[in-house]
Amino acid sequence: MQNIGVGMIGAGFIGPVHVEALKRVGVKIRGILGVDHAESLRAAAALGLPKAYANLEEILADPEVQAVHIATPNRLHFPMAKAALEAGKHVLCEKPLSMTSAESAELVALAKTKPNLAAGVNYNVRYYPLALQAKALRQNGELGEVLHVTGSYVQDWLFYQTDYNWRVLAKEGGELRAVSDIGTHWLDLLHNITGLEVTAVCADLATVWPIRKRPLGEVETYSGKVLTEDQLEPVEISTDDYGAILLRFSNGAKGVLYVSQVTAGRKNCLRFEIAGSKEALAWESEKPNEMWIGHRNEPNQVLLRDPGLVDPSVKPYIAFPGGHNEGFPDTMKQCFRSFYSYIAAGDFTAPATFPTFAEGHREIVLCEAILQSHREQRWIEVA
Ligand code: SOE
Repeated sequence: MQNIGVGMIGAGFIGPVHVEALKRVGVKIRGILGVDHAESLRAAAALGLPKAYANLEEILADPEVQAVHIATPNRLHFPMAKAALEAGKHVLCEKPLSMTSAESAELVALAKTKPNLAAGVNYNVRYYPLALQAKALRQNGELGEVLHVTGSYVQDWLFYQTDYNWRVLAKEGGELRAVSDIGTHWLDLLHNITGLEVTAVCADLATVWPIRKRPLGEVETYSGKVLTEDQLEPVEISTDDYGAILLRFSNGAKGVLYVSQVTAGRKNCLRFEIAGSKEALAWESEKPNEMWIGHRNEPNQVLLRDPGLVDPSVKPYIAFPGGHNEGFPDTMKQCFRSFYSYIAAGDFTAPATFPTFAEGHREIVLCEAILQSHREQRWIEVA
C-alpha cells in the first residue's frame, strides 16, 4: 500500500479530513488541488504535502499519482471522476457520486471498462465498528428477519437564515440537499447492515428558508461564522431543509427515515433502530462506541465497542481497545484502508471491500425517486 501515490482534489471541509486519514493509512499523498492554485498552495503548505497542483489536468498527468480522491462540490464529481478513470487512475469520490442518475450510470458503465481500477464512494459511516457489528448480527442470524427500520439523520449547521454553503444551491449540490447530502448516508448504511434494497418511497420534504442570506464570498461547511447585514445578499433556495420518508424494503419490511439540517442541538446525529424477529438494535453516531440490543424475554444489553466483544469479521476495523473510543475520523481511515488494501492485493475480480460506484449510483436513483415522490405526493417504485 505504501507505494500507491494519491492526489487529493478538494481543500474545503472534507478534503483535509481525507488527507489526515490517508496519512494514517500510509499511502503516499503526492499533492492537493484546491479551487484555484492559490488555495492549492495554501492547502499543501498547511497539510505538509509536496505538490500544489494548478489544475485537474496536471494531477491526472502526474505519473506518481495512481489514485485520486474527489472532495469538491457535487457538480464536479461526475466530470472529475470520468476524467480520472479515463486517465487510468483509481477513484475514491465523496458522496453523492453525481448530480443525476444518468451521470452515475455513465460512471458505473465507464468503471466496468476499467477492470483494473478501483472506483469507490466515501460512504464512511459503514465503517463505525458497531455499525459493522450490527451487520454481523444480521448475517449470523442473531438479529433474525428484519421486521422494520426507523431512524434519522439530523444536524443544525443550516439552522439560521444566514447559514450558507454551496450545498443549499440546487445548481451546485443538486435539486435534493438534506436527503442527498446526509439521508443517503443513512440509506447506504441500512442497506449495508440489513442487506435489503429499498423498493418504494413516499416522501414529504420542506424548505424552512426559501430565502437565505448568502455571504458576499464563499463559506466553508460548518464554518458557523456570523456576519453583518452589509456582508450578506438574499438568495432563493429550493432545496430541502428537512423531510420524512416512508420506505418499503425488498423483504416486505417497512421503514421511516427523518432527515433535517435545522434541528437545533443535533450536530451530526445519525440514528437507527432495527426491529428483528429475534432482537432489536439501536445505535447513534454521536455516541458511536455503544449499541443497544433489545430483548423480549431477557434484560436488554448495551454493547461497548471492544475488539474482544465483537464478531471476528469486525475486529480488523477496530484499532484501539475497549474504552479507547473511535469516531468519525477513524471511519475515514478504515474506509480508505479497505480501498487501498483492495488495490494493493491486485485481484480486481474479487468482491469490492468498499462502497462501489454501483452502490453510489443506487443512492442517486433513490434520491430521484424521493424527489419525484415529494413533488407528486405519492408512493414511487424505485427503478
Ligand atoms: C454536511 O452535512 C456533512 O459534511 C456531509 O456532507 C457529510 O457527508 C457528513 O459526513 C457530515 O456532514
